[in-house]
Amino acid sequence: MPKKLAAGNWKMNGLTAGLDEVRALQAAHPEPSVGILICPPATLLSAVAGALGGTAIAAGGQDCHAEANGAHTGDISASMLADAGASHVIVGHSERRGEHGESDEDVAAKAAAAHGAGLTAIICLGESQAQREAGEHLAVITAQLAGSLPGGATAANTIIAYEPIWAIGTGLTAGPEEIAEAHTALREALEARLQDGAEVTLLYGGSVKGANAAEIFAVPNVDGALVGGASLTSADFSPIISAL
Ligand code: G2H
Repeated sequence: MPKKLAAGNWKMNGLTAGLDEVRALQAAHPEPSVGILICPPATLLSAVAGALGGTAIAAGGQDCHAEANGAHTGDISASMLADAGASHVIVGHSERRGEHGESDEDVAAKAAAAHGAGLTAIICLGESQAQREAGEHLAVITAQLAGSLPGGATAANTIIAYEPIWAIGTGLTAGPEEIAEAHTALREALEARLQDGAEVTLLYGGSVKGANAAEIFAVPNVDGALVGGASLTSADFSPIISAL
């Protein structure tokens, strides 16, 4: 997949009718020059992967368990996602960290499980509004990166998504200077930690939409976006892809 990536995170949205949006997106981007990924709810993963089969658009999961199998009611393993047609999985989204108490250690274990199943892990991190106001945002996100990256992470199996919590689903978007500061710090940390850290895809996430995508994609070290609400329809997601 190209380094540049537009990834859609449908979160807990989407019924079978949503497959029409996937088909419309595929029709709008038959030969994309950038990577396109859709992460539907697990209930739709097989159907979405099937609808996209043979096209350049990939399908992914939104979370995975750190174990390969076992007595974990309601959970899904990375190998199950791969078996359903996923090539990627999001781990450590702030909604998982916040609603399910996931720590950096948990996220690293999930990312390692993803790698073990042959999936690319999209590791999410980002500071809260209080942490930003306290001037702690760079320390917070670089610590999250250090704690959430598993051994064996490379540019080929790992993507990082910077998603400031205060900009998620709120309509607030970080400004270009705020994004540049964070992505530069993350790039430097990746280069210090990984041999191929310069090649890791670095996504921005948080209220990305067609109207602000081009400005965000012009920021240095922004290789694409992780898009929530604006990825649910082809009409909203397509302009973001075209801006990349
Ligand atoms: C951030 C993003 C997708 P939204 O959570 O991960 O969602 O674009 O709706 O802010």
